[in-house]
Amino acid sequence: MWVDETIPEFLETSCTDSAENLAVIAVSHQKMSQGESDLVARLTYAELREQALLAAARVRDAGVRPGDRVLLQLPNIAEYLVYLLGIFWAGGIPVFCLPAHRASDLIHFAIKSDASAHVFSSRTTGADFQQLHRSVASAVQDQQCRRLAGIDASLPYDTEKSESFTPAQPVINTDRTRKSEQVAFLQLSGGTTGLSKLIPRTHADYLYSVRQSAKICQLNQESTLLVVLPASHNFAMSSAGILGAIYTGSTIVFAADPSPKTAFTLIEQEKVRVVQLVPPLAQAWLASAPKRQPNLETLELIQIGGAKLLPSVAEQITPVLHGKLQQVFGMAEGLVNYTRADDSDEMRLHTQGRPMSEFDEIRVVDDNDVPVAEGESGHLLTRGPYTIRGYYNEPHINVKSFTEDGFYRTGDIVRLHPTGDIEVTGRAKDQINRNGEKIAVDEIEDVALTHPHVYDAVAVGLPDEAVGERIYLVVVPQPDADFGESPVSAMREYFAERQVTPYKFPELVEVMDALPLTNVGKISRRDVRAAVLDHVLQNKENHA
Ligand code: J2J
Repeated sequence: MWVDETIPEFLETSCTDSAENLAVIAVSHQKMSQGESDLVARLTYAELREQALLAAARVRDAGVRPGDRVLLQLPNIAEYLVYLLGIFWAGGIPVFCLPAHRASDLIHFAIKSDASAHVFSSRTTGADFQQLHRSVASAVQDQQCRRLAGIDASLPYDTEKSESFTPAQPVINTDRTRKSEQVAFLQLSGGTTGLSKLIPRTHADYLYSVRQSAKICQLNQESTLLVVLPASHNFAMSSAGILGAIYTGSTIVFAADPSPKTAFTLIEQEKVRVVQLVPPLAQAWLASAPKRQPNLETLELIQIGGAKLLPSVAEQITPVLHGKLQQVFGMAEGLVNYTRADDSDEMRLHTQGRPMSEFDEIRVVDDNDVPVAEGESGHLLTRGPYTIRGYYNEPHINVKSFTEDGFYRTGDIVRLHPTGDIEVTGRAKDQINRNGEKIAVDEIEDVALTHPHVYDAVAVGLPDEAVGERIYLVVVPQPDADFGESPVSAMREYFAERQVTPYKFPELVEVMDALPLTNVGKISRRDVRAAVLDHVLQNKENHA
């Protein structure tokens, strides 16, 4: 159902309607900083509302005005939800960053979105976040002459000390313009060219997708959801995810880490019914369950998406993990497909489902945009009520990423079943899918190419059981270059120096005198990458 409603209004209605229900169970970084023994926060919707209003006041106090962009970079802790609501209620536009992001990405997001604040927690592991904030803020100051305020969510907001504290009320739509059709937040694209692009989603389009998703996933007030994927991921946020749980007034349980041990304990303790996984994580759970023998009786729905789930893995889900499998094939740009509860096993195991909305349009075409014959594989193009028509501030990329009549070129190769179900059969975009995290190969190559000893570089995704694909980098050295004993350490150190986000670091590095095919005349970069992957796979076979 399409409703003329903004996300702040939706949040206010949900928190008020479900006031007494338990909203979130999660580690709190604030409680830790006060040295309390109870590290786990359990907030009802009324309590969440109260804390979020304080966060909204703090966000405003930091200088954020309605319409300003705010980088939200928190792990799966109670403060994630508190600040998500707080930013919305301050009228801000969240930019959904990941805790893993480092300066190079954060600076790019801050500048692209012209952000005015950065919410982080200095208790997040993996980096010194105060320091990280300072280096991002100083780059933004240098390049844009703009102040990027820092808000450390692990520190309590001392309203007494603040001169500009004013209690906040949720932003209510008093304007006569259709606010619901305006941009609500910026989601991050998987990235096929360079650094991630920003995806502008509107209030009404996103809420429409959340309501449809909650209906298809059959969520209700009792559907306790375990969030193990990073909360900022589109899958975790909206399919039906965190916002679906808020919509139905059910409980969100945040896992502090994605290990099967932590997740299994939470499932048992909190009687979790719904969980969302990427295929590598599902495989880790499948491997761990027989050893740990957790009680997963309450688990009703196991949603798997973000990368292709092999039928051989899909078959094991229900027998081992108890819950019913739902495949989810979605994208932060919009379109989300689900297998349905009453689908045949055949469909649930072998396809990635069908669109959530009857208004989603699907085209499967060849390289010339001509529709392929029925049942053949081709490029998936899509247009629909909640799919974007363009990236944020990217006119050149938009010409390539969308057709003239507004269809989004997903970069996925699919085949349509007669039932309308979609099977993902390949990928036409130059991207590596590592643990469901999408990485543009040219971003990796671009960093490698700035290394003084590198003459040329090609990155490819090497199929891998544990993470889906690993980042394999082939470098052609400059004359007399020396990468020492371990080219991979040398390159990883260099990536760290350049403040690249660690999940984008090359994991295997090979030094080659020349790239295959480069002496064959006019050849596309994509052909070179394909030839490099062939070479790597053959070498692997020879070694096996
Ligand atoms: C194969 N490839 C898949 C699947 C995504 C729900 C679920 C996932 C995402 C997501 C999302 C796949 N089988 N089941 O936003 O709301 C690959 C495709 C797709 C890209 C999008 C959601 N599910 N993929 O993964 O924006 O290549 O969204 O185009 O991160 O992931 O990535 P992303």
